[in-house]
Amino acid sequence: MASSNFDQDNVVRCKMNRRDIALVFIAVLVLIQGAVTVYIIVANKQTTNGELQTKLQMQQDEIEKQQDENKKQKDEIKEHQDKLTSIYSELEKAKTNQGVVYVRWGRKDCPGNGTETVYSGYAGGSYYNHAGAAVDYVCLPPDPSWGPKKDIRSYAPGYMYGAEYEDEVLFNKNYKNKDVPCAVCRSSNQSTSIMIPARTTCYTGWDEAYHGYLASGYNSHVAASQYVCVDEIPQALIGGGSSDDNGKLFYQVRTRCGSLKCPPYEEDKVLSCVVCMK
Ligand SMILES: [Ca+2]
Repeated sequence: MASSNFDQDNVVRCKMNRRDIALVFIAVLVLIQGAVTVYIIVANKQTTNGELQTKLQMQQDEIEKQQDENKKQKDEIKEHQDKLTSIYSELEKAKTNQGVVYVRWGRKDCPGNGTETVYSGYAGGSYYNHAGAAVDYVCLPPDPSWGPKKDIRSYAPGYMYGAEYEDEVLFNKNYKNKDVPCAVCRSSNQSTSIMIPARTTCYTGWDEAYHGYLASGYNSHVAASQYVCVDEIPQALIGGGSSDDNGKLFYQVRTRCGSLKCPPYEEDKVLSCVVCMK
C-alpha cells in the first residue's frame, strides 16, 4: 500500500517536472522570438537610416553639382553680356565714325532727312570764258579765314569767282544772273553717296539726299566744267544781287542721241539728277 502511494507521488512529481520544463522552454522561445523581433526592428531602423543618409548625401551632391552648373551658366551669361556690351559700344562708335558728305547745289539748307548742315555757303569756281579755268564747282564757306600769305601776289594766278544761274528757264525765270547758294551736308546714317544723272529717284536700298536737274557750263564756252545736281526747288543767294557778273555758270544739260542710246534716252531732253546715299 505504501509502495503504491510512493509511485503515485513520483508520477505526480514527474508530471510537474515536465510541465515546468515545457513552461521554461516556452518562456525561452518567447524570449528568443522577442529578441529576434527587437533585433530585426533595430536592424531595419539602421538600414533605413543608412539609406536615408545615402539619399541625403546624393541629394546634397546633386545640389552642389547644380550650384556649380548654375555658377558656370551665370559666368557664361556674364561673358556674353560683356561681349554684347562691347559690340554695342563698337557699333555706337562705328555709327559716330561713319558718315557721308555731299553738296546740295542751289540750296542754302540741307534736306533734313537725318542730315546735318556742315555749312551753308556760296557756289563758286573759275570764270566761264577762261581757257585755263578749273572745272569744279566749289561750295565756298561764308566765313573765310586767310593765311599769312594773303597779300603775296604771283604773276600768274588762278581765279575764284562766284556763280550765277545763267539758265533762265530751268532754275527760275527770275533767278537769271542771281547768285547760287550751296550747302555742305553730312549724314551719319550712311557711308557712301552718289549723284546719278538722268534719275529722279534712287535705286532700291538707297536713300535720297535730294533730286533736281543736272547742270554744267555752256557748251560753247571756253572753260571746261563738270556736271552737278541742282536742287529741284533752287534758291537765290540772299544779298547776292542780280547783277550780271558771271563767273562760274549753271546751265541746263540736254541729251544728244547717237553715241547716247535712244531709247531709252530721248533726243534733246533736259536731264534730271538725284543724289543717293547708302
Ligand atoms: Ca550772268
